This record gives sequence, C-alpha cells and structure tokens, in this order.
Amino acid sequence: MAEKKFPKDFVWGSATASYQVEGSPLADGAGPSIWHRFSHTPGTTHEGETGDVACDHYNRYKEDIKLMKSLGLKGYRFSISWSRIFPNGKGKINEKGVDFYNRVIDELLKNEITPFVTIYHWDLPAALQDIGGWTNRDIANWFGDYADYLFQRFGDRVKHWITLNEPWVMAFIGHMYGEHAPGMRDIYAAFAVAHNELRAHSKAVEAFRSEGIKGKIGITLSNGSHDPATDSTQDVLAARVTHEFSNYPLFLNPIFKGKYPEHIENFEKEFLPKGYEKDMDEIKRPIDFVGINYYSGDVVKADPSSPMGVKIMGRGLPKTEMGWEIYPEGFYKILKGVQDEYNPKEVYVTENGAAFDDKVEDGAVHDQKRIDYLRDHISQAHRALEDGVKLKGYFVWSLMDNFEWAFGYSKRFGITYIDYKTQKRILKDSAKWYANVISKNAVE
Ligand code: IFM
Repeated sequence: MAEKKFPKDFVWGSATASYQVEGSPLADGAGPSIWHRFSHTPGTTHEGETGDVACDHYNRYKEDIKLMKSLGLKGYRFSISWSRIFPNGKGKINEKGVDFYNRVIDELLKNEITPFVTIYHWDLPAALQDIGGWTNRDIANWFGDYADYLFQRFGDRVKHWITLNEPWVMAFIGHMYGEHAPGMRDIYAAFAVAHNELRAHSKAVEAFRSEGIKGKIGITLSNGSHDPATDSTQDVLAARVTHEFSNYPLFLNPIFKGKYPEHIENFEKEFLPKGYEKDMDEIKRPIDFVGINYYSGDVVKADPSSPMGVKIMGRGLPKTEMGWEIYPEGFYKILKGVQDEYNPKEVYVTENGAAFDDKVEDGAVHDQKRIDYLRDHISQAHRALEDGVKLKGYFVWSLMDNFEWAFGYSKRFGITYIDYKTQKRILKDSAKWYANVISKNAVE
C-alpha cells in the first residue's frame, strides 16, 4: 500500500478539554462552572455522572504528558477553565488556577510538546450564567478581558490560541435543544448566543493583537458533511441551508466577510438579535488559522413538515457508538470547502476521532475499528493537503477516554483507555498505531 507522507513540520497532536478530563472542579479556589451545576442537576447526564473526578488530570497531568511524549505527540490541545482563573468570571483572580496551567504548559514545553490552548470549551463560570451568560451582550467584554488576561500570563510560552470551541454546539445544543449546559430551549436565545460568541471571539482577537503576542489565533468549528439526498433543487437547497446553519459558514462568513451566510439571512434572519447588522464590521477581523472538527456525515432531504424544513438521514453506512455514520470522504469535502470558500492562511484539524465500545482483554484494548476510522480520515486529510488545503496539523479526539457531556462516561473516544475505578491508563492499539504514523510522518 502506498505511503502518504505529510510535510516535515506537520503537527500531530491530541486534544482534550478542561471539564472533560481535569476533575477537581472546585479545587484550590476555583468557582463552579455551568457544567458543574448542570451535571449535578438530576436527569441531565447519563446515570447522573459528573466531571467531579473525570480522568483526574488535574492531579495526574505529569503522567499524562509522559504518555503523550511516549507516543511522540508534537502538539497537545487543551482548554483552560475560566472559573479556575476567575472564580466569578470577572474581578478577583485565583492565582492557584493560574499556577495549575503554568505547570501544565511548562511540563509540555519541557517535553517538547507544543501547547495549543482553547480559551473556552463550554465551561462558563456559573456566576456569569446568573447574569445572563452568553445571552447577555456584555459577555463580549467579559470574555475579551478573560482572554486578555490569559495572553498576559501565558502568552510568553503559548503561541497557538483558539478562542472558542464549537460555538454552534454551545449556542444550539445548550440553548435551543437544552441537552447541554445551561439547558435552555429557546431558539431566539440560541441565535443571540451565536451572535455574542462572534462578538466575544472578536474582542479576544483584538486583545491578542494589542498585547502584541508573537503567535497565532483562530477559532474551532464543528462540522458534519451534509449532502443532498437527491439532485432535486429542493434537496440541494436543504443541504446547503443545513451546511450554512450548522457548519463553519455560520461563523466564518461573519469573520471573513462581515455578514451571515446568504441562506441564514434569507430564512433565519428573524431569529437574529435586532440590530445585529451594526456589529458585523467589528466581527470581521483577520484570524491566523481555522480549526476544523469533523466526525461524521449524513444526507439531507427537504421536508416542509419539519420545523427547520429539512430531514437529516443516514446513508446506511457503519456507525460509531455515538450513532454517527462513518463517512471519511465528508472530511475531505469539509476541509476543501473551508479552503475554497474562505481561503484561510492555515487550517488545523483540531478534532477527529470516534467512540467505540472498547473492552480490556488481557491488559490490552484491540480497537481495530478506531484504527480503521483514523486511517481513513487521515488519508482524506492528506488528499485535502494535496489539493491545496493549507493544513498544518491534526489533533485526534481524544488523548484519553473522558466525560462525554450528557453521555457521561458511557462513550469512549480516547486512544488511551481509562479505567475509571483505578484511574489506570492503558494505551489502546490505536494509540500505538498513531505513534507509528507520527514517527513515519505518514499514513498507509
Ligand atoms: O467530546 C466532544 C468535544 O468536547 C467537542 N467536540 C466533539 C467531541 C465528541 O462529541
């Protein structure tokens, strides 16, 4: 089989997020986040599971970084918990929270692993939720100040910054479908949140530039490949609307072009906050890279009887444990689409991976399905690279099994298995396979 080589400086990494791995959410003076509050509310997560312990990464980060080193990882993407730094979201600073991330960053650098920091991965300080959270326009300033503070404290060593992780999920799963914190069900609130996320992102980029940080800043967006179920004009339009609404265009169109995508303005304008047009000039601001998360693909049919006018269907392909169809070609389409539509200076795959029902057998985890998934997706990333996508790195989701939000610990995405009873880490076969990809800088 032919070997697909990657460029010499390609960043092979893995990703995690604070609430999903750290545990000890209230340790050393940290304030509660909305995920702490939500997961402690009965009926919100699988079997009432919470991030109280998670992977105990807060205490075991050294061991985990050693593990990364043993795999040859070049980069590690992790997020900072806002309420460890500002327990109330603003005002009083918690030095012990700053110390924790200083220790993580220094340990990574000591091991020659480049830190990629996500400023926000869904764990808003609960104190800010009490004053409206992401629906409050003031959040753009709260977030801008928080980000600015991170640049001041960590910007000497962290050169890659991601403002927000998957703002679509936070806006719509958290505020329209109510399945994530803060558990709201209000379409107007969801669109207001999406708009405020863009404003907040812009404030952080502005602060980054004015601090003069010698580094790069971008945003990470969630994506699925949504193809028309048939060639009919209606299905083609339904797929396009779905793409513009739930993929990168909803955020990149404002950031790169200063306006919402065409079909959002055509069909969903009524949901956007009044006077939103006045903010668009400020939202349009150059960024250094785009982060793409991709897991799955589906097909879309026009369906006037459904609330959004579309019906999302499968192709009958094999699924992961999440029930998501495995469609590697869609990964290529998303990467190529982002380059063709917005021509970003750089693109990183900030998440890609799969949950499977892993079992430990004689101390090993033979996760061949995950190896197949990763090989097929990395091959499509290579194809995108060859076709002109300015792809600079790939981060597997996830370094280790972790708290999968409302699914608790029932879904395992890691290339490392976590025995939650003992906190023992076991490298799955996919981790060893990935280490081999990294050392060869190639996939077969
Ligand atoms: O676990 C999540 C992550 O927090 C954000 N992107 C998708 C992953 C898998 O669902």
